[in-house]
Amino acid sequence: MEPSKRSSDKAAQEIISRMAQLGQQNAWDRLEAQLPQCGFGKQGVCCRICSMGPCRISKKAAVGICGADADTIVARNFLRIVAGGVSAHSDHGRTVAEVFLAAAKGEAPDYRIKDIVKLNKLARELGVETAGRSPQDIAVDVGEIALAEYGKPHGTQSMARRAPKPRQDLWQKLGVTPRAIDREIAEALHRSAMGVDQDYRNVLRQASRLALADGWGGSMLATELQDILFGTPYPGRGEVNMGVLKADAVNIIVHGHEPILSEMIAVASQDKEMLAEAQKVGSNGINVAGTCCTANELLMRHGIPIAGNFLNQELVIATGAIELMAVDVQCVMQGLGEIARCYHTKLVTTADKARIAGVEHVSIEEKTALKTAKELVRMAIANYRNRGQVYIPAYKEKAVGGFSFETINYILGGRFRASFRPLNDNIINGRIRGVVGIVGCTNPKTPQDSTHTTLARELIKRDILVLTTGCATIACGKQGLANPKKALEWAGPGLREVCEAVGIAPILPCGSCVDNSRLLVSCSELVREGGLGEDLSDLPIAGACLESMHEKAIAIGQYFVASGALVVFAEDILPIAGSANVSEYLYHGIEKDLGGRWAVESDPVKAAEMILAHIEGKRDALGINKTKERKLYDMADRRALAVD
Ligand code: SF4
Ligand code: MSK
Repeated sequence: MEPSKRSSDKAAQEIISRMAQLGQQNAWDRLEAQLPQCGFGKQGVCCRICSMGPCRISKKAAVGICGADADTIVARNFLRIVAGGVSAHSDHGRTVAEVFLAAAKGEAPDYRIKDIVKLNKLARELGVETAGRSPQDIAVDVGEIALAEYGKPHGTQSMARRAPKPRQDLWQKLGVTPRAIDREIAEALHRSAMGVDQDYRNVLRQASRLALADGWGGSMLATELQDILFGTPYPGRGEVNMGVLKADAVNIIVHGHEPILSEMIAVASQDKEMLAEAQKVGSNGINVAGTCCTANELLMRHGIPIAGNFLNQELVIATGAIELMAVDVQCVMQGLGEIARCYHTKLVTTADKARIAGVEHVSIEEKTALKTAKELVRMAIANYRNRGQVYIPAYKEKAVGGFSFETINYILGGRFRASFRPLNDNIINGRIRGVVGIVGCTNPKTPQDSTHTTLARELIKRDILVLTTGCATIACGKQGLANPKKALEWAGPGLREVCEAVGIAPILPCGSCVDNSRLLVSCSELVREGGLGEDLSDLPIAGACLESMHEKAIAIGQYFVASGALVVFAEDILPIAGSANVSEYLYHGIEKDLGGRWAVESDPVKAAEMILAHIEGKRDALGINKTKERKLYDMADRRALAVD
């Protein structure tokens, strides 16, 4: 297949061609080898949860050996996908909570609490006494409470109280308020085991409660604690795409998700001793760059460049310029081992729960994190001399990342009157029609980055403010859409006017996959600020991911739906087509229960139209689409203004 059909990223196209010439394989080649993919799997009608099976639903066999029908099998599979996604985000959150607590107790000397203001705010929210106490003492209590959220025997997720009250009441009424995160995951696996929950609507109800335990639980805790520990992101400049690699420097790629590792590598790479060692081997410094969500974490906190997103991970190694790639958890392809063996690149796994057979493992532990990070940097420096031929595509774009909730609040309102009011006002007056989150991955089934970037352009053209996370952020960054100046060229007149007036970009990079929780917090603030309804489902908002690949993306989609939003994915990605009832419920029926729903559309222009129609429908319902007649003040107005 032509490189341009595989990726819309010019740098990726060059490396894909080079790999083809060298006879090296990547994810697109492996996809071709897998075709045609299993139709039963795609439709969600393959069940292998007990050893009477596997069973496949077809015209010939309408039920499995136990009698389970397509509705049950599709719903159970969907629930298990959500469980996979929730477990990934939430385990990430738990690791952060453990390091946070160790740092607070002084047991992780290389980490320290950076954002005291946010710590105090979160502490008050969680009912922790702050008056007259040291940040460390407060942090210990916050860390203990955060850790307990994963396994507490009683009660529901504390962070779910951030949702507007009517939403909390609705969750309560429907019995989907999330309890302990681990409990929701365990119950999902139990309910979807052979012979347990066999009513598809009941199974899908658990999918909502489970997903909410992620969005308003595990992921939200991960974001909050990371901000306090590593610093709340504020807008900073950076660069995106493979052109950030340096031909004359030691290049280190950090890849994965948890900033526990990457933060330390960032520090170690600036160490004078390390820089001197790098000079000794004839290099011009140490260049750290990120891929996938780790890259987002590093860009938004340190301005460290991004080399690419999910589908770039193998390609960056094929530049021949990478001395070391350190990976931790999630979205790390096993294929990296193979491509690293074709070059001098040292691939190192660092999380004990995520090793790759045949790949060197260096365990990162909180007590000795910086020492281990330095070891990794030394390995990279020593490997510089082993470099062969290097080919770095000359593409890179400027980007501004780091739009946390706090930043957006600050930019809109200023330090002393931080507020979403200007955003609400401009949505109400129609200059901005609504807000959409474009999230998630890249998938070799779609030309890399193409739908994220087209959708982003099409939405801002229609005066819709776009927030991005995960690999969608990087896709936009590679095409200059995270550069406020360039993005403004695409923005519609209303959005552009507002962006220029308040100094905000039309496409706001908000962070990594766990940071989708920032979007939930921002949407709750839109409600709290007033004038846009009482609940999240009243808002003119939506979420989209047309290139999703991970279970996490479906978990994110489900928590947005259960929070009241429309969520648009590409066709073929949601494996539910095998059950008309499950499809009908997730695409329509669930809206009556929870106010949100799923939709599928693979064409980004049509998806933009679909989203706009949804947003306009919400605006109509809010009554903010009515053009108000201009009139001069009359006596009634004057009397209303009179002050005693
Ligand atoms: Fe087949 Fe039922 Fe076992 Fe699934 S649970 S594999 S449908 S027998
Ligand atoms: S890394 S989950 S490919 S966004 Fe978070 Fe990217 Fe999707 Fe992984």
